[in-house]
Amino acid sequence: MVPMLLSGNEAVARGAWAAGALVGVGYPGTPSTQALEVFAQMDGVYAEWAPNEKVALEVAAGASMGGARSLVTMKHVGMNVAADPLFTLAYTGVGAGLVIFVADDPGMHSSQNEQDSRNWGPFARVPVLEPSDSSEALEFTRAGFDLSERFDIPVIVRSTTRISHSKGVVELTRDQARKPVGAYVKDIGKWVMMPAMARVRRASLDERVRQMASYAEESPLNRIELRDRSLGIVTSGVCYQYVREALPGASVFKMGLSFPLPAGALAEFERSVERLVVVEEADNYLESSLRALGLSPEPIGLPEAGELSPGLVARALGGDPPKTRDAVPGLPPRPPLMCPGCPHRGAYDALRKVKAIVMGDIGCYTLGALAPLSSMDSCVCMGASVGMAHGMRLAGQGSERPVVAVIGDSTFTHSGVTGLMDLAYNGSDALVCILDNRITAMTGHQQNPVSGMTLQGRPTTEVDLEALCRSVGVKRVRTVDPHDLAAAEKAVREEVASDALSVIIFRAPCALLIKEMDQPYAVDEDLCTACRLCIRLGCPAISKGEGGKAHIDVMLCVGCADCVQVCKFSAIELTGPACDIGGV
Ligand SMILES: Cc1ncc(C[n+]2csc(CCOP(=O)(O)OP(=O)(O)O)c2C)c(N)n1
Repeated sequence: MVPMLLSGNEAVARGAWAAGALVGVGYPGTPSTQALEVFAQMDGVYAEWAPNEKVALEVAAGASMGGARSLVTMKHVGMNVAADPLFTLAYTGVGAGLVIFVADDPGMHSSQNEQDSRNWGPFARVPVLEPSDSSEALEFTRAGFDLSERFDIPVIVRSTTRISHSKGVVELTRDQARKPVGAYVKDIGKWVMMPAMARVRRASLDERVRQMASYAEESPLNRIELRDRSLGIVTSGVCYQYVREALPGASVFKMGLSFPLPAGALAEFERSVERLVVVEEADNYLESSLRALGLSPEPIGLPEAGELSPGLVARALGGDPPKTRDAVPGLPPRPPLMCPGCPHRGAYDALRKVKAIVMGDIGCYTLGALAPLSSMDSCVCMGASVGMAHGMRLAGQGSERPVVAVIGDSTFTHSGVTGLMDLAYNGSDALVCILDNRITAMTGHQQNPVSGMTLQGRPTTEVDLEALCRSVGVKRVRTVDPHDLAAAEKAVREEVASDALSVIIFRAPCALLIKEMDQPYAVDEDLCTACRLCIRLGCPAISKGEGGKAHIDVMLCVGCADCVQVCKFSAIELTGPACDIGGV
């Protein structure tokens, strides 16, 4: 036994490896990303980023069907994308074990919405395991592969930001050897879900759920901790930790298997305590499930959205709120900003000049919605910008202000290209701008189909975005360097003036990919007129100095020269030597 300090995500990767998983596939998304990155570094495994979560699950399903234990990773919204194969894979079942790791983000630290992935359990009829710490993240992931094979079903391991990103001690035991891939045996009754076969598998699924429910009654994944019988709390995931901290004397039914629930054991627990309550964050999944089983948990009025904390739990149930340190007063707010030298800035500068209505998407470029760029009008889900731009035009918008979609390279290959096909097919005349910085920057620089590199560091084919756009029927496709502000503006003006569907690919690498900085710039205060044009670019290296004149912080400036191009008074000039920042 070797103790190690691991985050929940690292522990999931270790658990999959310990279970002998051979294949890992995912799409990045905070707070799940690190699980696959760590798995990819393990000995004897194959791991890849897929262009989206649906493809990731399908690749893993094929690997499972072919006999390899497989792990799929994604954030909560990714499950919406992967839901189509998920539901039918519950019918087909698996070959070798198939575990889907999904990380939810209550409180929306880095997400556009909150979703409670436990709901996929009863919805798709697949088991959901909920670890409460890193140690369980490893054990439950490992157990998930066994359950998957035992009940012939994909298994969801659900975490939340606090579980994924907090570190805890994990005892590493001897790992299982990679399971050799067995011979593939054709079985169309199991794998070809046409109606006649699907009806049979549906009955089999119902039977498998019944078997899982009876397994749940005895499963070591659930745990009853009887203490003071005056209060009994049903809880799961990170909320178990909050309950233990806030009410250490209370009796607890800790759900590790959140679907199917053990009806008998829960009823027994209700009988053994005076008051029954549920402590859970996100949806009231457990509480309504308990009611559906005929139990009567008391409502305790916890918040409906956002994260819980030991303090909130203590206040709701009369415990002692734990002592916490107050934040240091007077700290300046630090809203997220595009980095100095970010190539997205040039694209927004051009779009602002034509006063475009910009249907936006998700990535670093979403920051273009904030002041001072203020150049994005919507952000809904990955890929939505393209279809929404078409919808805006259908509503008759665009005669006074052009309608433009803005989408990053990873987001375009995730789910933007199907939207573009729709626009071409249905004769839209919108402008689609692909902000191609060669990487999935927002989630921490994961490779994607345009990056030319795989997750495991192998050089590979790059998607030819220009050819891809032409192939779906876009006639006007052009590429421009967003750091050339005049060229960017010219391209935007010409394409919004055209009455055809067009694509502009703004191509320049993410500023954090550039290893050697160019020389930084400085403001000549004698020439600066405090007109603020450079400040309106929203570069964190430029601020308002004395007398309202611009000031450039040479420690932040990477020498992209965007500001030099907007200055009408030639007040920004090179200074000092170039320096090597090492790159990311
Ligand atoms: C369905 C779904 N999966 C994953 C995410 C997490 N996510 C947010 S933006 C993004 C990709 C951003 O990359 P890109 O489009 O290349 O833009 P960049 O950040 O590089 O500017 C990802 C993976 C998400 N929001 N939704």
